[in-house]
Amino acid sequence: MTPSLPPLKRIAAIHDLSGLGKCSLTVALPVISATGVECACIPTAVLSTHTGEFTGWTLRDLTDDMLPIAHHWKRTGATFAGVYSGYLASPEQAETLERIFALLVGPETLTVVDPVMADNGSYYSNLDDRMCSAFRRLIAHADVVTPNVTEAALLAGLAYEPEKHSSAYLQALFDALRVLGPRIVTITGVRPETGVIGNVAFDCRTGEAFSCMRPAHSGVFYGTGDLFAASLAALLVRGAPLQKALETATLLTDDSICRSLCHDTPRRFGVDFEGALPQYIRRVEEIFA
Ligand code: PXL
Repeated sequence: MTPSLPPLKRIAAIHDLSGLGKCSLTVALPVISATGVECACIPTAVLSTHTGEFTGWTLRDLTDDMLPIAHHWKRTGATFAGVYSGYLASPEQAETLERIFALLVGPETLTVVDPVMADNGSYYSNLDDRMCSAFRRLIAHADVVTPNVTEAALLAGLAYEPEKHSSAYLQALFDALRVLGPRIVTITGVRPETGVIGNVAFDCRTGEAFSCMRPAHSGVFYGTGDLFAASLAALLVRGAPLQKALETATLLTDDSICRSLCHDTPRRFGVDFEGALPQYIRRVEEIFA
C-alpha cells in the first residue's frame, strides 16, 4: 500500500511511573498518544503511588537503566521529534538527563523540561533546593519549560505568592526564567483574580504573552501539571501554534478536573482525564484539519 499519511512523530517521555494516582507516565502516555504522537518511555523510577497525600509508597530508582535505554534506542536508528522530561528520582538524574538529551536530541527535536518538584509553596516529599539547582542547569537545554507558580518562583529565586498573581509578578518570573535559556516559558496554576485560574505562556524570542483562564476549583488536583505539560509538548511537536496548544492543553486539564468533581473521585487518586479524551481528540483534530 502506498503511504498516504505523513510519518508519525515520536516523543521520548522521561518521567517516573507511579503505578496508582494518575500522574507522570500514566497520564503522559495516554495523552501523548491521544494527541497523535507516539510516546516512547524512559521511567526515572517506579513508585507504588505518587508522593502526595499517600504514605508508605515504594520507590525503585532506575538511574542505572536510563542511559542504557537511550543508547539502545540510538542503535535502533529511532529519531525523536520531542524529548519531554518530568519528575526525577534524584538531583543526580539531571546529569543523566543531560547525557540522554545529547544522545537523542537532533536539530529538529523540541525539548520540553517540566521542573516537577513543588506545588502550593512547598517541595514535594524528599525534595529540596538541590533539585531546584539541578533543574536550573537542565533548563539550559530546554526549548520549553512548564513550571507551576511555586516551581517558577523557586527557579527564579523569588518569593512564592500564594494568592493573586499580578502581571508585574508574572513578568518578574518570566524575566528570571528566560535568562536560564528556554525559548518558551509557560506557568501553570496562575491566579490573576479571585475565582479564576489558568495557564500563561511567554515567547522569549518575540516577547509575546498568551493566557488561557478557567473558573477556579478549590484544593489540590494531583497530576494536572503532568497532564498539561504532556499535552502541550505533544501539540507543539505536531506544530500547533503556541496559543492553540496552550488553550487545548488547558481545556483538557480543566475538563478532567470537572469530571473528577462530578465523580467525587478522592483527590489523591488523580483527575478523571479518561472521559475528557474524546473531546480533546476532537479539538486536536480541528487544529490539524
Ligand atoms: O504530578 C507530579 C508528581 C510526579 N511524580 C511523583 C510525584 C508527583 C507529585 O507529587 O510525587 C512521584
